Amino acid sequence: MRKIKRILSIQDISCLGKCSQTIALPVLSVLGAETVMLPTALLSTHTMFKNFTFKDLSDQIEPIINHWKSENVEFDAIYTGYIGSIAQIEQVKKIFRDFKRDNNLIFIDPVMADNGKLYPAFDMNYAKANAEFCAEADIIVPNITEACFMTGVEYKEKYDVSYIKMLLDELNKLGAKINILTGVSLEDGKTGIMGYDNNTGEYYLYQNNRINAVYHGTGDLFSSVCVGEILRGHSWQDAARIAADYTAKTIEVTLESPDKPWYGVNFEETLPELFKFI
Ligand code: PXL
Repeated sequence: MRKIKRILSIQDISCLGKCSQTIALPVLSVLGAETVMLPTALLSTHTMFKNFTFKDLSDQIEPIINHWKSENVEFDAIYTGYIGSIAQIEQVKKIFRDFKRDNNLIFIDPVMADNGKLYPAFDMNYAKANAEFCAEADIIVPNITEACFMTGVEYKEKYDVSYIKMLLDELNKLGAKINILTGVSLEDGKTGIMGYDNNTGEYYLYQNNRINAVYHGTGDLFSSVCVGEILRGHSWQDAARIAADYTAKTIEVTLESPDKPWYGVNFEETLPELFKFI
């Protein structure tokens, strides 16, 4: 019998608007991982809605962690997404010190920006703290905007492969072992990922068809599938390729939906098909 892998997912719960924990939990369960949730904040919706409520849960982190430590819990992976503040980044670094082992994986999605702009809650100080945070990871998965904010490289909407390689080299200097840039479009009508593995010195490019639609939470979907597939034993390259294909398919399916919910993608429709993506 296969041992069930256990993953700690550290990010907010946004009650309405599919993202962060409400994507991580179902995706990781389908991929056969036990998901332990550490909610960093409770929001009525994600921050792309107006008038969302926000309850910071920082004061819950230490007691929760202390309880787990007394239960001698171990994790095969720790996956972080949206973290609401610099103070919370510091708390999560401490969690890494408590739970990092030689053979477990730290996977950081440094969620803070897209399309050249920081999300409403964040500023340049946060970007700097996020860059230092990324040094602690085995794998990071920023989009191009986040990579630019963390490295100081100028953000470009039009670019070529040499710009992306340069950005990956700058990201690599932050200190993570594997850097995967998402939302990389090197040809018209295509999009995907490009990664750099500091262990081997190799780049990996994967492009699939670009669907012209922007939905919230697609980065969280990509990350959850990617880390889940790695826990299932795939290489990071295969995991990123599967995650890219699955995310693209889910966006396509969402576009066909009659109600076109603009606040998230219909991953509920595609999850039963996830294992067809190999
Ligand atoms: O999808 C990333 C994300 C997660 N959580 C919250 C967000 C966002 C993006 O804006 O607002 C609360």
